Amino acid sequence: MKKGFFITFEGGEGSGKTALIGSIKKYLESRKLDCIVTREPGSTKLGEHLREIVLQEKKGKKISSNLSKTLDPKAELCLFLASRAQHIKEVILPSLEKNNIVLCDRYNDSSIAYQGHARDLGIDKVIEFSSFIIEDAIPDLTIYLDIDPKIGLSRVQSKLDRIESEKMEFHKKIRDGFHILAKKFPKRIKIIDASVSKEDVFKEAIKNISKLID
Ligand code: Z5A
Repeated sequence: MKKGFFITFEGGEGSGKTALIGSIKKYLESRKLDCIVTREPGSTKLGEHLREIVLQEKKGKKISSNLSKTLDPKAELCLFLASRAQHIKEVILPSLEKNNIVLCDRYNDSSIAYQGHARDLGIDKVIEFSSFIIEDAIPDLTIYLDIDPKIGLSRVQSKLDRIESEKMEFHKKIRDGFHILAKKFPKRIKIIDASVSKEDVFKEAIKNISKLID
């Protein structure tokens, strides 16, 4: 039975999710609240293997293959969903049952924005298909860090992986996809402007998290 809170963080490349999650973890711990940080793809043995395949990176180093050109979008979606199924079972649900606050760097909305919208599989199709995997493991709150992809990519320029290396048009579609989702699920998804300072992004995120947990 779920007792904790499930909070996910979404955004385009370089939107600042990882930095923000680190600050939120410190803040929650200073309030003596138990929390765990986890991420997708990854966080289980299977998930970390799949992450190497789908991002074509091992320990930060590029793997050389022609997968960028050959990986079918449906196959790509299935790899992310396989990682998610294992992640839910091994990490997310057990942590929520122990009353933890789960801070998750990317989750199902990424599949919908990236594979559903940017890769053209269809937003509603991916929502329907992925619902079989996630069942009731639905976030209590999703913080979406909104940023112009030009600014986001300029923050991570030195280490672009297989997906980050896509054309600007692709990154614009990801942003559109997240905006469509935020309109579809306004109670769950909160949009935060990620172009401002880290401190201001943090303050805005804490306002939303406090409404949930306090
Ligand atoms: N993907 C998918 O297609 N489908 C799925 O279902 C899932 C994922 C789950 C995962 O890559 C990739 O998989 C991702 C989506 C796809 N696409 N790509 N590529 P990842 O986990 O390796 O990367 P990421 O999630 O995209 O993270 P990132 O690009 O490394 O960025 P970030 O975590 O959002 O940002 P950061 O590391 O916190 O910050 C980046 C830099 O900006 C860093 O130097 C910070 O100090 C700086 N920063 C952060 N905030 C600010 C502010 N406010 N001002 C200035 N500078 C800042």
